[in-house]
Amino acid sequence: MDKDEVAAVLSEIGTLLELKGENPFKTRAYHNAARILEGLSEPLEKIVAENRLGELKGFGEALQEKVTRLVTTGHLPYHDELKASLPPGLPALLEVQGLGPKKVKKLFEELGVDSLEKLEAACQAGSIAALEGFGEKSQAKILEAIAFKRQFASRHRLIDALVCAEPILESLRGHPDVIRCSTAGSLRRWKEVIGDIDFLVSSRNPAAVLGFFVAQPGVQTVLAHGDTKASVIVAGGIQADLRVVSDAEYPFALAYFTGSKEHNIVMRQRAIARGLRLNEYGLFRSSEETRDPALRVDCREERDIFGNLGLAYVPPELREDHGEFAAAESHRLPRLLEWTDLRGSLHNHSNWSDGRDTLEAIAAHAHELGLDYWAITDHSRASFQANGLDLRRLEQQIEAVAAVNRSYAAEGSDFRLLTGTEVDILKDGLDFDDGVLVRLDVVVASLHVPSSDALENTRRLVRAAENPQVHQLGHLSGRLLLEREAYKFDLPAVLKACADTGTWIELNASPYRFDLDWRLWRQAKELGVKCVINCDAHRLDHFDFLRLGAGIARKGWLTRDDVINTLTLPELWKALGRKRRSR
Ligand code: DGT
Ligand code: CA
Ligand code: CA
Ligand code: ZN
Repeated sequence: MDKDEVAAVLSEIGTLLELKGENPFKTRAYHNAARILEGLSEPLEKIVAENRLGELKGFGEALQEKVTRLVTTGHLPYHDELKASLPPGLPALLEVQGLGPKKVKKLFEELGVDSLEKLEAACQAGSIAALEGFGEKSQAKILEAIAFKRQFASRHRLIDALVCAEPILESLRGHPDVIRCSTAGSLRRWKEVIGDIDFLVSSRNPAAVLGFFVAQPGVQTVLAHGDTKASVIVAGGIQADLRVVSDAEYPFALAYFTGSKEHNIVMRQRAIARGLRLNEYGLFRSSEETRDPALRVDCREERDIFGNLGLAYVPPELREDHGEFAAAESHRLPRLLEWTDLRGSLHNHSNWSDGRDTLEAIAAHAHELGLDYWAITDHSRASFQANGLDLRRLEQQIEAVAAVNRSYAAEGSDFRLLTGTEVDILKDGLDFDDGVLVRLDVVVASLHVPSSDALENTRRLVRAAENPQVHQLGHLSGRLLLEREAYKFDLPAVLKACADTGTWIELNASPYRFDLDWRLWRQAKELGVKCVINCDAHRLDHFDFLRLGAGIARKGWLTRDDVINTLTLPELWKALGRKRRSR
């Protein structure tokens, strides 16, 4: 690690210690040390090699040891442990104006607030005003600060955009002047993070539709309100644009405003190569730019535009110029997974660890949704901050799951909970022995406390994949969208280990993760690695993540055959036994 990387770690340690309520002298020492390192004029490596760290102001023995370790190994267990001991969303709360470490700590300890969303909910519920040292006034200030922060955040998670967009789309669909309507842009392409929401409507009465749109209940601010277009701000500070076109123009406008830009460019080139012109108003028999309806090629649907350009219909998720043209030309586009193909989820939590709901409530909900199975994979003991289960509690849970299953069997239902664990991948192996894992139906192994050393992470992940008791690797890259980068590891090496051992890789369907990234699934698939789309549910409304995850899998070109949890329960039992038997 160089001096800037080491300084970043030290200052993060300072912040984390502040959040833990450590004494201010200690926390300040880390921030000061970080600043001193940043200002160094000679290489830190040299200072370490010559054993001269002690000459720097405020660098006592403990600090020297930590810096030396970071410089020589790129890694500091103390830092990793500290990070793991606090919820990952806590540092982000410090960015809310007026919230210092003391207040953040209090909010977390007294109200369980560990994210911006929870902070906002607590304000709205009035529970912050009731807290000692806060009051009505500071609650209002916090709400304002959150709104301010959001207003200027230009990137939003898919789920936050969907939550705003879907009710508005429903509402537009019901308006008598709306002929056809859809979302467009990155939202329709199911990007994991989006800039703004785009809507498209066809109508003979644009004024009525636009007036209706800007008056929607979710609209906070109207930015622009013209004859064919309006822009507004909806909840969370997200911008939403609506364009209204004639019904004849609709398919062309929909294709254009769905994008991506890169995809559109190739479409335009294909049109030109055929002596045509393509733009948002139509596909024209013309060798120059035009919007003359007399020259327009008749297309009722988007499908017809693709057809006229010698292409099979390309689903919106694939419109990224990532190979869809070659495939659509030769009619080799995959038949993409549908979210209704999914029959359960193989990585989920209950109130036995850090989930909210009981086994009974979880089973009832899964059963009611028509799912066939649902695995309970609570955290293992190393994840103590998530109330991980030790062996004794795991054994009790196996019994409790069996009891729930007996009640379904007694009613003649085939629905089953599966026993399992999300076992931590530790430095020297897994958090449970193979003798314990073998007693569980499903094992997902996750690296929750990665090293800063890529080789070390790779080694741990490959070893987990090689364990015959591990069915799947969870949230492989560890990223949190808009919050935390993926840790460093050698993806091809891990994919190969999974392919060689028949280990599945999770597509974590939590909208905070969507991990593995959609761009990487074709590589995994080519190696023969299977995908499991898991909710990583911590509460009942997280069951909806199945639909989100399936969209990301579609974006990764995956079909039903690529995804393990499309299997029926009897097929799944066989698949779960395969790796264990092969050893
Ligand atoms: P975002 O909002 O940043 O997440 O991404 P998009 O893809 O939704 O982009 P946006 O909202 O700026 O525009 C919607 C679509 O309109 C975009 O995907 C493609 C099309 N579009 C916009 N500007 C251009 C352009 O200058 N050239 C081309 N070919 N297409 C454009
Ligand atoms: Ca957009
Ligand atoms: Ca837009
Ligand atoms: Zn996890």
